[in-house]
Amino acid sequence: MLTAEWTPELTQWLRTLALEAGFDTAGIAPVSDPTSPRSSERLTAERFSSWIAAGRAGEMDYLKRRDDSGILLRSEVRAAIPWARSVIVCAFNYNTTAPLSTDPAPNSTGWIARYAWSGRQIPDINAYNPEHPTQLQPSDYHEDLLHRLRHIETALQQRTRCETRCYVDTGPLVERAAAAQAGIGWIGKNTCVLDQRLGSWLLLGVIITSLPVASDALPQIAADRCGTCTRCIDACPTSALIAPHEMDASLCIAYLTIEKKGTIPEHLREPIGRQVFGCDICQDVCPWNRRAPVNQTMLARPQLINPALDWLAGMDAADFKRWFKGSPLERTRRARLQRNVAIAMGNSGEQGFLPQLRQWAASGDPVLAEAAEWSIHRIAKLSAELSP
Ligand code: B12
Ligand code: SF4
Ligand code: SF4
Repeated sequence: MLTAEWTPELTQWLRTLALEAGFDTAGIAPVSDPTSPRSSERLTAERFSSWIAAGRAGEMDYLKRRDDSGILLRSEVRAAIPWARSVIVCAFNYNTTAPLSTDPAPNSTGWIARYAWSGRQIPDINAYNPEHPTQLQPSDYHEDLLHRLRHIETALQQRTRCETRCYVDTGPLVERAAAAQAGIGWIGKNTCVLDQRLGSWLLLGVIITSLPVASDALPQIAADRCGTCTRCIDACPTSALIAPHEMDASLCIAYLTIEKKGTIPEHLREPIGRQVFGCDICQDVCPWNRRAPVNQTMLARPQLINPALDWLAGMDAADFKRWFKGSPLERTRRARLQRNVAIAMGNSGEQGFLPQLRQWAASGDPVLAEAAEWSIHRIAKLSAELSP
């Protein structure tokens, strides 16, 4: 029988399907008319618009795209997809047993964000490349989650014949606001979606559908359990969390190391510390992540956990491709990773990195050379501070 709306039974069926597809939790957010003044869509659109207007998005122009009538495309689902009546939000736990970025680690190592560690078993042993030091090949959560979402989408279309569209990151919506509205969790002061049981190591995938939510199937909104805690705000090295639940992304290390092209503003290089791709600090310090369950199916590539900076620095184009093609690091490309590694080397204070930095300073790549020069001075400054 075809169903025209999300009933409690259909919602339960969807949740079971999402768990079968490997997600850890799922919920459905209603999409109301954004012109009604007190709708959650209106509030999200207003928050998003003022965030963009305040310049918080830095150079992430894809967040600033507008339709012909001037509406920010990511601020209102129905501006881009008029038939949208609900958003299925699925969350995937990517926690592993590996250490935290805030745990002690050798000075000569950097940090790659946890979500980018993943690898998958090579399905055909004959495809194994003996030059590759691990049996795991790079994988990317965007592709992995989309595959899982398509499984759900197919079953839903067969059952309801509704309109659907799947997205991971790229859709015309603020996924975290949709997750909060779907009852997945609350938005922490670090702006991440947090679940009381699962913590915040959650990646989100969404399916926009044309099915409205029946009044007796509305999700239960999770209570905000941050309380008086401010650990994430206090721990953020660049003070990017400018207020509870509000980030200036142009200051966030994830933005600076992944998204920012060209040079990184000088006053932010020291606080970047050893992060070479993304940043996990405001989640590593969160008490709700202490007992977060570990995803046993999540295969982390061991070499990417506390990676040796000289190993990353020594990668040529072929090494970079072998290690990172098909992983989130592909987006940053080798040149930007080298720029980040140069800064992390400077912050390490290790004299042993000077030959590599001098080589980069003479490389002819203006961004890399400038970062390397800065790091050479930083090592000299740190050594001077240490000498009696
Ligand atoms: C651009 C982007 C970034 C930027 C900007 C981050 C930011 N805070 O906006 C940068 C590069 C810095 C970044 C960093 C990271 N990101 Co990111 N990022 C995105 C992306 C593509 C868009 C986010 C966006 O629209 N930002 C605009 C701002 C205004 O939106 P927002 O902060 O989400 O805030 C809205 C809501 O919080 C809401 N809101 C605020 N308070 C309240 C209160 C209530 C009650 C309600 C209902 C709503 C609400 O209003 C705000 C505006 O609408 C999303 C995917 C997507 N399409 O949504 C992933 C996403 C947010 N990122 C994700 C991840 C994993 C990360 C990193 C952990 C990666 C890393 N380790 O380096 C860090 C986390 C940093 C942090 N503390 O947030 C996940 C977050 C999952 C989660 N559990 O929350 C997402 C959802 C991707 C995914 N598909 O899983 N990211
Ligand atoms: S990800 Fe890092 S830089 Fe960004 S807000 Fe969190 S602690 Fe600050
Ligand atoms: S560290 Fe504290 S304030 Fe920040 S998200 Fe976690 S519980 Fe909330």
